Amino acid sequence: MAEESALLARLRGLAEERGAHLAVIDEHERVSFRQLLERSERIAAALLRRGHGGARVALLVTQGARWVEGFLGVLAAGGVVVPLSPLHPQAEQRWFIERSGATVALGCEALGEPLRAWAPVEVLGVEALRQEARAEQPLPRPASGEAALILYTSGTTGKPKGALISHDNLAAVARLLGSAWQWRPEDVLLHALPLHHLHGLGIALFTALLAGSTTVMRPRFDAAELWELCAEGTVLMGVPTMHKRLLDALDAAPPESAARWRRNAAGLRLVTSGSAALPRTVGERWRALSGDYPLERFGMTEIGVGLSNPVDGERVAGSCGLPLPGMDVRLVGEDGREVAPGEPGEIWIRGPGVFLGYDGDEAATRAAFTEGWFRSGDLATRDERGYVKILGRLSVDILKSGGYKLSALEIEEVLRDHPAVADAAVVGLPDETWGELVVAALLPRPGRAAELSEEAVRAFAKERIAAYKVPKRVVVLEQVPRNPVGKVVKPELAKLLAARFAAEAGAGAGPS
Ligand code: MLC
Ligand code: AMP
Repeated sequence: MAEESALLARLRGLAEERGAHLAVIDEHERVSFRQLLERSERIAAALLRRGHGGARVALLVTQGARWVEGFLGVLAAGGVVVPLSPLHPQAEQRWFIERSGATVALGCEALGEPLRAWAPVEVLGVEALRQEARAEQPLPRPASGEAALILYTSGTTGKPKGALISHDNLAAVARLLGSAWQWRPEDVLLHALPLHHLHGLGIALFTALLAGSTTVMRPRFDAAELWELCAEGTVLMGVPTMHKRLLDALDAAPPESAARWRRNAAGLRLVTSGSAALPRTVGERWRALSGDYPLERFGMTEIGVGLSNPVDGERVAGSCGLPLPGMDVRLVGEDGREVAPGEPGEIWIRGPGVFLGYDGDEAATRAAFTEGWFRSGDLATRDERGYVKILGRLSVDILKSGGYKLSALEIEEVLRDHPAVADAAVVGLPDETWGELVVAALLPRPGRAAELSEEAVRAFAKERIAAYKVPKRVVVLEQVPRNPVGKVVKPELAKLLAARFAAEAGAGAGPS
């Protein structure tokens, strides 16, 4: 018989061993491990009663205890969660529901009502389900290897791909980081990351939960609020943009708040950064504040987490550290062989965090692996001691903005749907705040350039894709650099656009 989900078994164990310990604190309530288990089992029983056992369930709930209860409830009913985000417009949410084959949705009071108005599936309310009396009905015991959730991740195709992540994958990330980062029940995680991505969901929330620690969760990131919350926390996880925002807020704060926030920073046990490269300037500002350089690590939707700097040993600035025990990492050159230290190679990974495959896309799954190794698409070097440094992505069409992975191709497809656009090319330009700034170059249809103001194009895109994917700058050009077969040469386009913005900034700064 297949082994039972270690994740659910661990949560039952925690509810028994230290049931009164707080699992999640949000703006409204403080929920213990016992309550979390009871409520999630009630949700599971309610789903089963309605015939949704084993179903794919779209989850659109404000981040907080109810989100966690809903998520665990679906798992306990043997189902698969499709986390949705209120940051996505209706068109995108509909696509996720339809594409995943979700047959029911779980909403909360705030987000469920608007969803009910258009969703192609029944929408149940998490608040009602978690209170329903649970008849003594046995719950299924999903196996460890079964899919627990689908995370949609942008790639080198137009539409995002659904990564199938198993109970085991989540448990493995939690186990690896629980041990490497020395998690203990007294830890309190400060959580303001989005839960529709692996960082917030797997690396942050589930690591803390399965370590039996407390998570203080907020629905969105707010620098001042997070600084105040640091008084209650021991671990802070963020993407580089969040760290920069926190430090900028500290610099701009009135002296009394700044002094309090500095004290709060000094009280943190661990500050981590990931999802994108941490600029050294940001890392050094944290070091000056807390005494430690933030712990940088490398993860990915498809692999969980692979590399990490140590908690106690040397944290190398600009490096993601060493392979975590149990995760095999190789750097592979174009000839398919492992490269020597100092030489660039693609990161290939295998281990218990590696996902099950892309949902309903066997060809893409097959293409992503070579002899059992997942090819990350990230280029890196390794020093003599094994510390890995990320150099960038192999594909120019994968961008990272504020920690979100974006597909230039997906954004271009949306822009090409605009009636005045003949063609579109999207590139990322280096940016201090976002890491990469998404910029669109548009070729207009004859006589229609006037319809393509930045404002109009951004408004058009926002109805179709999340605001964080919408280009920050839109430029209308008569032509773009192309190679002899007509393909846009993106590095050249990026240079051209950067020069144009620099010239504009220079002209703006100079005497009029
Ligand atoms: C928000 N905006 C962004 C953006 N986030 N634009 C580009 N890139 C982003 N990341 C848009 C908003 O929609 C808004 O658009 C405008 O920018 C200003 O928004 P804001 O209020 O300043 O932003 P905020 O809501 O505070 O969001 C910033 C942020 C957020 C850093 C908190 O981006 C964030 O939560 N990032 C984390 C992403 C993440 O978790 N990635 C993990 C992937 S998993 P407008 O048009 O309305 O003005 C992974 C694996 C691993 O990578 O290793 O971790
Ligand atoms: P995602 O597909 O959204 O999970 O993003 C995973 C990608 O984020 C990786 O393939 C890397 O490109 C990037 N990434 C994650 N952590 C880091 C890091 N510490 N430094 C640089 N890039 C990172």
